[in-house]
Amino acid sequence: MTRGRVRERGVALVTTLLAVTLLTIAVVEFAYSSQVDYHLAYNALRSLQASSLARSGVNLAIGVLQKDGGSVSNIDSLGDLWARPLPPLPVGEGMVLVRVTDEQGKLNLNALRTPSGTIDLAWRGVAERLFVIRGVDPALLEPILDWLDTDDAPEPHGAEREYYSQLTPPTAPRNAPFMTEGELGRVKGLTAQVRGRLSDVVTVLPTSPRINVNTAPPEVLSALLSTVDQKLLDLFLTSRGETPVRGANDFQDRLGLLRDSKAERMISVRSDFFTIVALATVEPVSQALTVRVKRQARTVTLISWQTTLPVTERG
Ligand SMILES: [Ca+2]
Ligand SMILES: [Ca+2]
Repeated sequence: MTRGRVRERGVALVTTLLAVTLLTIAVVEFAYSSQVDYHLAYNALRSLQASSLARSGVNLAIGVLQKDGGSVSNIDSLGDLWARPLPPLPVGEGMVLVRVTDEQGKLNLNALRTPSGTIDLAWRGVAERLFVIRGVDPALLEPILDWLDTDDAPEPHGAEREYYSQLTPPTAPRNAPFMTEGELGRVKGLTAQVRGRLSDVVTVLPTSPRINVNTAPPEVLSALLSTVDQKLLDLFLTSRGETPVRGANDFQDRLGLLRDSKAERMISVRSDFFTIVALATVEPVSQALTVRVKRQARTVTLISWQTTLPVTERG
């Protein structure tokens, strides 16, 4: 074999090797991208299934609230069907967990403002006690009051237009009731940590400032009643699920309180506002849907809803 031929063969071998390598890379790349496409399509399908399942969970809760709204008792308590914690419901390849919370068991921060735009001192007292119970500085109530009241004069620890106009970017207090809970994050001093401490005891509702004493957490009741015998309160808390309060007088009698017509305007035994949380999982995707509803008799109206992004546990 001549030297020329050897060189030619060498070149051919290198070319072949190069071609094989490139082909291998292409095949691996194709297999990888097919796999990625498959995973993406698979997860997208699972997300869709989880999202539908979460909506079904919300619809289920709405159905339960509608049925309860049509009942003759006209009382909402922790013994009601909507309040009972259901185990996760298996549906097809997925699972959905539904929880209904009564928003009227919480302190409605919008109640701090009277319809004329001034501050309601009785509700302010309740809020101050609740803040102390939850380890939150009650001075933080002052920027909330300023956010709500119509004037531009700040409370001693509060904040009005002048403070908010100097922020980057500049904002302004609403000087009106809160529209959403998210708005609380715009108030001076209401950090995520503070809001976290209060999240299960305060709320923001358009109307109905009365607190449902059949569903209110113990701390909300303690804040509502400036003087209460703790033993009677504990007894009441154990009994109210089976024997709900029928009205303000019944409540005051059961807690050994003097009948007080002023306190009666703060108390309710039924609820118009609820939050439904549905957590759906279709492995490997989870999706949560949070919906605030208003119920009047059997009519349930959606006020707001929030979807958390699908969470993929693997893949
Ligand atoms: Ca103001
Ligand atoms: Ca003010």
